[in-house]
Amino acid sequence: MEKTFLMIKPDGVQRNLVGEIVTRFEKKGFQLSAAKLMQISNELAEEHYGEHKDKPFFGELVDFITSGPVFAMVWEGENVIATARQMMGKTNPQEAAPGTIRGDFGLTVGKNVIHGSDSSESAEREINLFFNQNDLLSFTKDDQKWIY
Ligand code: RTP
Ligand code: MG
Repeated sequence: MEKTFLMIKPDGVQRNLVGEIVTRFEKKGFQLSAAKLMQISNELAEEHYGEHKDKPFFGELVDFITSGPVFAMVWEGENVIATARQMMGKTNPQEAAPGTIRGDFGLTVGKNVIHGSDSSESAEREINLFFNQNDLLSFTKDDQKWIY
């Protein structure tokens, strides 16, 4: 099954949006494979955002993503990479549609609440940057069994 790397950025953690955001992906039908609250080092931030190293905002981006804890996650499900990007909304929250995470909770491009892998290559690279293979769990859910 397809997997993607999603990360609630420091602004999302500070604003108590972890539960709300996890709920959106759960309700959609995707399944969590791994998650951790963590502080990103400068080295990891520069590696993760390596594609932007020549952009004028790179320094700001690295400073921001290392400024406080993030909530790193791996989610799995059919077409999860593209669907999660749709659920996040456009990079600039001012252009993100209402109903999307950035459209509902963000105001500026620098603090846009969530990161999501943009392709299968990025997803594989980012999952391996943040998690070990044995952190990833695949399991069947059976609600009834946990009620009765
Ligand atoms: P992300 O990688 O964080 O999921 O965001 P994205 O794919 O939607 O956007 P991307 O082009 O990869 O940009 C990475 C992050 O850099 C910040 N940014 N700032 N000041 C600016 O013009 C500017 N442009 C991009 C954003 O926080 C964006 O999420
Ligand atoms: Mg990106």
